[in-house]
Amino acid sequence: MHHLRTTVVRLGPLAAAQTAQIAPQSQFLALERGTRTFQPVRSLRASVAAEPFLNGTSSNYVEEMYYAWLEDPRNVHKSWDIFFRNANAGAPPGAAYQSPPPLSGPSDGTMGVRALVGAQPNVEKLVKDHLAVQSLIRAYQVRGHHIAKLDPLGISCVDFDDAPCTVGFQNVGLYGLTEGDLDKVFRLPASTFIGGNDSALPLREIIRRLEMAYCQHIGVEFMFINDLEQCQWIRQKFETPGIMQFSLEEKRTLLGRMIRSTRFEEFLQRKWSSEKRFGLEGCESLIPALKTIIDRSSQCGVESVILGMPHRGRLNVLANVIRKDLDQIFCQFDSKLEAADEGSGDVKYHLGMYHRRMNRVSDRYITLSLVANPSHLEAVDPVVQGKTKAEQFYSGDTEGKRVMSILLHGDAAFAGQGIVYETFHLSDLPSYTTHGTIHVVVNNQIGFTTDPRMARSSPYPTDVARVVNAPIFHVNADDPEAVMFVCNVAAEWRNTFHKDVVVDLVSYRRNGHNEMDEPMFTQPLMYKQIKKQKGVLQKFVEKLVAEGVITTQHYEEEVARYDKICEDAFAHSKDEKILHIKHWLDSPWPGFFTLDGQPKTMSCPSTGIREDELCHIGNVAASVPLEDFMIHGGLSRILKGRAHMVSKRVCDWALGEYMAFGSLLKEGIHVRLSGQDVERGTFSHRHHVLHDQNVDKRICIPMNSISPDQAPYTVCNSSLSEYGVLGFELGFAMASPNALVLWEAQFGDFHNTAQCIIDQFISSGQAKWVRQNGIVLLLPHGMEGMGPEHSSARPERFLQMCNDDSDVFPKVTGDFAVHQLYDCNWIVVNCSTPANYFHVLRRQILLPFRKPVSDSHHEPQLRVQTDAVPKAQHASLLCFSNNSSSCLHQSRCCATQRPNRVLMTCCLVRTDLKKKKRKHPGNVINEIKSWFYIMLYFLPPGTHFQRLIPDEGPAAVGPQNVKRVVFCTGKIYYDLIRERKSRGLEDAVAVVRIEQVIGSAFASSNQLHIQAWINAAADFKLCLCDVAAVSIPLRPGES
Ligand SMILES: Cc1ncc(C[n+]2csc(CCOP(=O)(O)OP(=O)(O)O)c2C)c(N)n1
Repeated sequence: MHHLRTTVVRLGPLAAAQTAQIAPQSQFLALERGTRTFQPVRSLRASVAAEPFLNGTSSNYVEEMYYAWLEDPRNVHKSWDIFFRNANAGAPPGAAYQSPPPLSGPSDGTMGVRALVGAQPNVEKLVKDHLAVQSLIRAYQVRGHHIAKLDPLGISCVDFDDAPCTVGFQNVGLYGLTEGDLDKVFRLPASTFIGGNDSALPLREIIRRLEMAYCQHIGVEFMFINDLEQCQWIRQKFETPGIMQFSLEEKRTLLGRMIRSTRFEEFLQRKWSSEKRFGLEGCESLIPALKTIIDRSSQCGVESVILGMPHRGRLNVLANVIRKDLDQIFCQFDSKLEAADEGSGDVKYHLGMYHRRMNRVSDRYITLSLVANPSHLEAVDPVVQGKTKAEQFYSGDTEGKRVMSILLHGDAAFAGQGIVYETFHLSDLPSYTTHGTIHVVVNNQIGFTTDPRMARSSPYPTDVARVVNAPIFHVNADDPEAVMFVCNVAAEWRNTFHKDVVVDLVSYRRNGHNEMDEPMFTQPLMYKQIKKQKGVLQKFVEKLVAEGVITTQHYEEEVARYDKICEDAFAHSKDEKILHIKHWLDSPWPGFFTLDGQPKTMSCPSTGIREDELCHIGNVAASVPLEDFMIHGGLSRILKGRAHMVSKRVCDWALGEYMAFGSLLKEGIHVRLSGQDVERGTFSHRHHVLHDQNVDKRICIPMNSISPDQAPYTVCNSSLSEYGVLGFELGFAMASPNALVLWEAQFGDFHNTAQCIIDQFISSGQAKWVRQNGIVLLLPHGMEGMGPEHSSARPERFLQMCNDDSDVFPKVTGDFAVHQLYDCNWIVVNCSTPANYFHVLRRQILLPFRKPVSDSHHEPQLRVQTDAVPKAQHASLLCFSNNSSSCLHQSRCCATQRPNRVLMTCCLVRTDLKKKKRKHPGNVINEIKSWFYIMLYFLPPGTHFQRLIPDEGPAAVGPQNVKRVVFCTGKIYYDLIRERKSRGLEDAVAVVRIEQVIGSAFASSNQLHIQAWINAAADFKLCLCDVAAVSIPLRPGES
């Protein structure tokens, strides 16, 4: 019964002669401002249109009326009675309906009926048969891909055992139809396009056409999509009879691409038979697939395509899609090639590439970039998305019409790596969408040595894409024409709906995982089959020759032509003795460096700004620039507090941040802050987005009202993903050096779920790929009220991954501080004051190069209990000791001989003041504030970020009295000085704050009084370090 409810009821079978005429097929019309309407393709002749109530929306109602009428004609209105009688009598479409009799006139309501009523066919059966046919059509649309011939090897990996096939001639019985119905003509519902110009077809032809559309070399998965318009669009693309036809020129272009793809791998195999190259053999149609997507997208107006891909076929993509010079690729196989610049090599499978060229099909320029990626499969996905978003943003491409991304995947990685899912979930979020990504899966039905049945629990490797309603086009990669067809559709889909789409190239892997691997160890039968398998190029050539599209001679000439191109390039490649990794950049920053890629200066100007600017930005931060905008009462108090601070010329953490952002925006620097709940701030301190208390979704971002010609400010709450979102922001920061891009972990320790991005890209990206990035990681942490989970942002991990060499004492020159930053792989800071936080943010942009920075500050230094010792406090602490035996990393740093080294090499260790048994005096909570004057731009040298803040109390006045020096970082400083005060040791103990934990110590410790303190205190044991816990003896003699 249920299936009866899904379609329009017609009450009589239709003869072919009765079919309605079809209007010329209309198209989806893209209206201005991006709205789209779907014009129904089928418009029935007036006679049929006379029964407009017989449509999909009213089918339930009609059905109910019909059954009620069957029970008793008096159950329905007279007009329905007449209609059903007429239909029952075999009235043709449009003739069964008669206007209801006038209320006044005498009538028995059956005036016209008599004329129509004749034979009485079994109406119920006819209704059921039509509904059955519609169910069958729908079954093909839903499940046709189950029986499509997708696997070139014919050993399909897709297991539908639990969902037996419900389509095909042999299964019509499942729908209550019989063989006898096959030649009956059925009207086609509006939800199919198989009719072409016919609105009714015999069942046999209906099935044949459905098999053509859904069960050949293309399997379309789309019926899970919620949007009717999108479903109709796809049906039209695949069902319209004869739609998959190509011109001779298109076929020859396709052949040329297949030749390039295939002969490239063969050339490499001939020249370097024992080198790994992760060849494409078995999925050579990837190259025409990508080229088709790019051609079609370029025709639709796309000017820049950003690609991300793994190892498989990467060289081929570089050569034949991006069009990197072949000699540049071939020379990578020369083991004697020397690097001319920094960078660790690894070009073949990981380095990126950027190239602008003319697209011959569209006759338009297009820029192609392949983003450098680590070995970690799929990790590059969000990075590509971020870079794409940034390029869209900077070029004003708000709808993704000019910049797009293509992501390539392996089948095992696509199904297995969670980052794929995290990246999909960014695809429709306003601040993260790239308006549709085309995903291409090189589905060679194996992951290294693992079979799909062991690698995933879903039938297809692509099921993850269903969560975002992306259509999935499976295609047999041994049919290049089918591949080209779906790639065209994919590009058009993206251009029409600006949503993700997946092309699943079902293929095989002719060799092992790499060319050195023996696949017969683990997949013997599969590989026996593969050995028998004719190459796709050979099959395609045979087909084209048979069709008369080309001659064998033409083919052979084309092959010889390309082979010569390869040979010539190979000869040239021998002249390449030096590898310039900077030629393999995916994101050049024109004008930012000198022509040979160096920073233009090695100095950093003052990061301070004028007082009036501080006041102005502070006042904006305290204001609500929109009229009639009702904010929450609690927020009003916060804003008043900000205004008060400005009047007193002080700022707290949030205001310091505001001033850094605001001043950069004013200078034309785009600022983008992203992360979970960053708009308000996890600690309810930021409030960069104000919400009208009376109007839903009405918001106000005062930061965008700082000055009329300011750069735009983006602040966006992200999805609950660290790996995906950090990767995205890294990619965003990659696109331009003139933006401050920040990612904030909700709590610092959560960065460990993004560890892959931190390890593989941020810490090592420059060393591997000569690519700089100025991303900022904000890692607030603390323990107040939150328990031990968030007590540490794990700064030790950042220290562990820094490239500092403890055995190298750098030359201290005038620009030493900047050089030191330039030389390190990243900067780790732990700011203890709002002013220093302000300076370090501004410095990110004012430095003449870009370097990632992580700030593992205490929970925005908001709630520092300046009068209280917390019950249990774990915090980062870096201790200096002259007792080398107690020092961490004794082998690396001999504190007695080279005390400064301790700073550079010690891990951050933790202190546990719980043992001190201090009484918790209650909720005495003060915020740390900074004076404006340390944020001001005076005459040079102005104010700067303080890498190290020396003790400014009595210890500074009388260094000779100092008995102990404590180096610390972060919030524990406030605990230490409070303790020192309570013990009356302000003369004897100097507390030095290390604000910049990497890239700080050498120069700083030579400054000020630190050396004097160290000298004075040298006779004392200063503190003992232990990895597990650190006790800080504050009295001489304590151990
Ligand atoms: C995150 C990650 N885990 C493990 C590996 C090791 N590895 C390299 S290739 C590979 C198999 C990949 O299979 P698939 O995604 O199907 O791509 P194919 O090699 O078949 O093209 C594995 C497990 C890796 N590179 N990255």
